[in-house]
Order: sequence, then C-alpha cells, then structure tokens
Amino acid sequence: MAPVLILMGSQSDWPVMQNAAQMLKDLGVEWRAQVVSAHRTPDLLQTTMAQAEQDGVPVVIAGAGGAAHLPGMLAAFTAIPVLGVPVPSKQLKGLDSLLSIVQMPKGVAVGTLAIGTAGAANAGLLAAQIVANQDPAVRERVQAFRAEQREKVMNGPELELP
Ligand code: RP5
Repeated sequence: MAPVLILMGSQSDWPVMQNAAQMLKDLGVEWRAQVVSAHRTPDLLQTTMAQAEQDGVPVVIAGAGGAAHLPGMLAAFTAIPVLGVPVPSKQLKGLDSLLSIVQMPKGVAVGTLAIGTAGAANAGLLAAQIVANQDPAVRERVQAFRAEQREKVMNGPELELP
C-alpha cells in the first residue's frame, strides 16, 4: 500500500502537522509529507492529487491555516478520503482555519479534525484506522494503543486536595 500522504499549506504548518506523522509512525503506518499550497501553488495541488490517485494513496491528511482552502480543494480533485486539520493562525487562533475547512458544500466531503496538535494527532490516528481496514497488523497496533490509554486512566494517581 502507498504511504499516507500528509500535505500542508506551508512549511510553517509542520510543527503542528508533524503530530500526524508521529502518530502514524507510532502505529507503524508509512507516511510521506509535502508542502502544497492551494493559493501559492494551485497547479501543484492538482498534479499532486493525480499522482496520489495513480500511486494508490489510501488517505490524505491536509493541514492549513487562515483561509484554509487546501483540504477542500484536494477533496475536489480526488475520491481519496481527505482529513482536514485546522492549523492555528496568528490573528484568529485557528477558528478561521476550522470554519474554512469544516463548511464544505454538500457533495464534496472533508473529514474535519480539531484545531491544532490534537487534531493533527487524531488525523494520524484516523488515517491509521482507515489503513487498518486493509491491514490487520495496523488494526492490532491501534487496538493496543487504545488499551494503553485505558490503562493510563485506570491506573492514574489518586485525586487529592493540595
Ligand atoms: C496557509 O497560510 C498555511 O497553511 C499557513 O498555515 C498560513 C501561513 O503561511 P505562511 O505565511 O507561514 O507561509 O496557507
């Protein structure tokens, strides 16, 4: 299977988007990351999606901030599932990114995650779960990750007053 493709609008998105890559790495899922801007390189966006279709990329994670058109534009060019990550912006802290990504018109779907690092990590997790449909080893690792989280909650410290 081709690696999960992580795209982002700018190099400046990487500190957030690397959380998606880290989650995929932790779950043993291959990934590849690239900067593609809906506004600065619209031609590259189209050719990147054509290549992704040809390569058999199972799912695309796309992060962008501000006028975050990247996930929606990618989804317009492909039937590969696109997961959108709203990257926090300087002025509006990512609420602009979230609304830009989530408000897709009926008929073109983007799965929108939370703003910032949690959204990026969960995009990686969700991408791994999609890959797990075809890969039992990844499914096992996702289940182990869930069990690990449960253990942390169950074995957490006693809650005490200071
Ligand atoms: C968006 O504009 C990018 O996704 C990034 O979040 C934001 C700012 O980009 P830079 O000016 O830092 O390159 O397209």
